[in-house]
Amino acid sequence: MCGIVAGVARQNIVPALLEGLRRLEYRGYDSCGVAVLQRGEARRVRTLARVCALAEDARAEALDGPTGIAHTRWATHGMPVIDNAHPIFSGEQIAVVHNGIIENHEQLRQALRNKGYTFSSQTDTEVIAHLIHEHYRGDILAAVQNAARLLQGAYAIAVMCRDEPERVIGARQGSPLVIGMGAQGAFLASDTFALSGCAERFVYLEEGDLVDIEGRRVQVIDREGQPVERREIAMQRAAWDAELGAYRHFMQKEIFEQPVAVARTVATLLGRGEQQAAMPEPAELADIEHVLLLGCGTSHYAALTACGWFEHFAGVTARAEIASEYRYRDHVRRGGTLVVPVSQSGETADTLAALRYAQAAGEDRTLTICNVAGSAMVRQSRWSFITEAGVEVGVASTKAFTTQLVALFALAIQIGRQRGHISDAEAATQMRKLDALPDAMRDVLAREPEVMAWAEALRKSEHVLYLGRGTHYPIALEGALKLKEISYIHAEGYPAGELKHGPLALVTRAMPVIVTAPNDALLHKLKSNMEEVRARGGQLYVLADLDTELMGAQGMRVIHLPRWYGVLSPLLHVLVMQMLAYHVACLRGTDIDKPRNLAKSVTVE
Ligand code: HGA
Repeated sequence: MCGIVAGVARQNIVPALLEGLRRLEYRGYDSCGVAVLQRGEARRVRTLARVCALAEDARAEALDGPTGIAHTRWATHGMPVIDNAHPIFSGEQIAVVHNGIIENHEQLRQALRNKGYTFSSQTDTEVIAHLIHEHYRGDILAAVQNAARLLQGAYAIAVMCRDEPERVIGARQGSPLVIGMGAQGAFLASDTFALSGCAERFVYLEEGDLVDIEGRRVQVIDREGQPVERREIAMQRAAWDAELGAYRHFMQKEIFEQPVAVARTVATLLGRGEQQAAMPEPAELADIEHVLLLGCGTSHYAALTACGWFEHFAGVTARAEIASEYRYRDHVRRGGTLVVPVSQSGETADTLAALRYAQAAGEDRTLTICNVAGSAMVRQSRWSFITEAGVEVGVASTKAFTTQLVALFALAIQIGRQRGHISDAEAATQMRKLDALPDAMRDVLAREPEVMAWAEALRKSEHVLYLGRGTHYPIALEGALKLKEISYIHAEGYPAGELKHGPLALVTRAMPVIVTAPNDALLHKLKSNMEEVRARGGQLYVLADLDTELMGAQGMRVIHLPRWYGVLSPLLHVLVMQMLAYHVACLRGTDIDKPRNLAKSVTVE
């Protein structure tokens, strides 16, 4: 999604802006641009190419000035063409970068046209620039405040004005914006990671906040127009930096980081980590009867996997809702509900809105599971647990998924224990399984060469079917999603028992069928489902635990994983799914870390 970097630096801000954009590249974008105030002029360069090309252009144009704004755009309104790339100008005076969607842009555009404004882009953002221009009377803060009152929808913006050379205004409503301060100056960005090269202290803006950066002065103003102090936080651990090291892609690096990411998350859950888990007090969990999990994409599949754990270990009903659907349905209240939003970034627009919707319906027990401390969902929830995945750069989520699963598993055990559904001893036994998980994951990751052989066989496929049952059904869904996202092969995940109710019609020799086959109680049922495929000439690719006694045969290839890992087995099987998607995509030559049309931190609806 769009990324913003802006600020007022002690010296030329262009290198800091470009470095910030480079750090935001992981979010996905189709164009980018940068503008600075230079000798009484607002000067900009924009490109449909990558940030490194923008840096070349900025050098060629000798862009140089202490005040600037920059942007990576993921188009929502208007094609990815230069005219639509941000920064968007109003005349030569006002420059704006924007993340979000202005929902009343058509009415505003018409009203501005009637007043003589002309539009040079198709973006909704241009109405913001012209509105600020219209309200400008020598004070850019006042102009932004007045213009913002007319905007409906979601936005984070950074604005500068040619006539106020050391000033940048930021505003946030529904999209993330953080202030970063350090020896080099004061900055704004979509996330802290963008500023990790130039700031040490951070302040997240609240909904409706504005910030006025003028020279070295930074003032936050709330939605009532009052100056306000917001809590300052120190830099998040930046050790897991965006350096590739020996890996070809961030996705590959992040797949292989999972044993460490899981170990860190487990350590935090067990109170042995660097930070303490902010889980609810035990008494708060004792009367939970129902868990409502909210998420999108891969986070939704983590939630779906965990439903079985909540039912089994906690004896509560659990429902995983797709956030963008749930937020527009009727919420039927029932007592004893715990609402659990799940998100990598903690800023996913639909999940955040779904959380607020649940709260508005009276749900006050909310616990966010996400990977970014201080994010919007963390601030919005009563409790939170921050997974220790570290910065995830690849658009296709991997280590965020497995660490979310760890957190959800621990939560299910906690609730089960507090409700008396399982004994303390049983809870301790289950939690101990988490300790050995990183080693078991390493064992599975060592199967990479076998996975590469499968990838070779699958690279030319046009469609792939993924099957699983029980807690492995969401793993089939996640496997299919990973393949779609990065290799662009059409893939679908199905509960294996559903095969004969429709998808079996698709099975031919040209339809590879990938099966996640743990040695659990459903194995025999699954074996029958596999026979249904083989009988129709379908090609089976089976992930089987060592103790399943499944062997390769005509029409059936098998990768043997270690012995069945019990209820946590989804965390092992998914690793093969991730590696498989990754290697198929490598062979097809796609842009793995920035797949077409997709973005990370989906901060628009
Ligand atoms: N609506 C603006 C910004 C899009 C955005 O925030 N994407 O993440 C545009 O289309 O330019």
